Amino acid sequence: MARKAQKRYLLPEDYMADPSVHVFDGKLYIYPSHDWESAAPDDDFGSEYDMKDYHVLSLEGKDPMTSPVKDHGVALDIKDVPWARRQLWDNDVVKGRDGRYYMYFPAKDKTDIFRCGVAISDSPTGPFVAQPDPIRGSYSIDYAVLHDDDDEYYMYFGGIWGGQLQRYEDNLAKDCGTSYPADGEPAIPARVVKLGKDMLQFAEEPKPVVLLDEDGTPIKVEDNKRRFFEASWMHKHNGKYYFSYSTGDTHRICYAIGDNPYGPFTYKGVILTPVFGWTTHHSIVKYGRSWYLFHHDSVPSNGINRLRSLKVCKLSYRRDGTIVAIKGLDKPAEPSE
Ligand code: FUB
Repeated sequence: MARKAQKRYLLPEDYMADPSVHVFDGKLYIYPSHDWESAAPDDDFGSEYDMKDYHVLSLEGKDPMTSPVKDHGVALDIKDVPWARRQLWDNDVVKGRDGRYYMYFPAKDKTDIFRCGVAISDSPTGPFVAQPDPIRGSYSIDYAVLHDDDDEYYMYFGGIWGGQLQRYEDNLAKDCGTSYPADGEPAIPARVVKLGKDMLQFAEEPKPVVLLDEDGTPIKVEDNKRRFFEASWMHKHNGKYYFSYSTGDTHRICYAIGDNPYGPFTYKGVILTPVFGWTTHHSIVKYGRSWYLFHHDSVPSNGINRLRSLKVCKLSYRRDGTIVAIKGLDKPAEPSE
């Protein structure tokens, strides 16, 4: 059963979502999307999520539940990304081997296809300078990067529906455009790819992130309470690889565990039950001696999906390495007569 957790809104003065959180040189940084009151239509392509810049936040202290959060202002603006037309969605940032910071971000290009851009900064708070072109062969959304103990960087990505992942097979756009597998077939997988030494291109062809049931069967397309939708995140705990993700239309954050960065990963359960608002998106990080779940919901905007707010709560593991699920539904009570 999911437990209630004490939660904190991190930046009540602005709408942000999709927090990617990392600790660089002992300090905690948050890399969110930046929501705003855009008038873009609410359609099947996710057009309402019409973000046009990124801010970086840092925690000014050691306790994510209480320490002040600093907004460092605009770190990247879409007008400074030569190839991008619209929709700066969930980004992630890693510290490269050269000591610089690499931001990986999705945006739709001039033909309205999502690609992965790279932007570089000497500082974890930016400003970030975008490369003139997206990564060759990149597609879909929600790029999350693991810097593994072998000093390699593995990127996890993808999102179905508005995230366009259903348009690709074997890393190529399908001739027929959009199509989904039939019921009974394995669900569309997220992808994993090792980054090249220069951090600017893929080192290999992206591979499927295979999610297995406890009995070793791939999770099926119709199993929408467990199948991958978007919001990949990878963290390690006691040497195991924890791949977590959103189930989209069933609004859960779930996870699966594997023995290496490529998987396969065995489904283990729910981390966060549905929150108020359509999307749910998270990251998991250890800071000091504690583990934290960062995520968003639409409580402060009264349920407006495109206006989300950042939250944090503590996360705990059982002795067997499974995660104790957190209750997400925070819908405000109806006003009394
Ligand atoms: O913020 C835009 C999109 O909404 C993200 O890329 C998805 O993961 C969902 O949170």
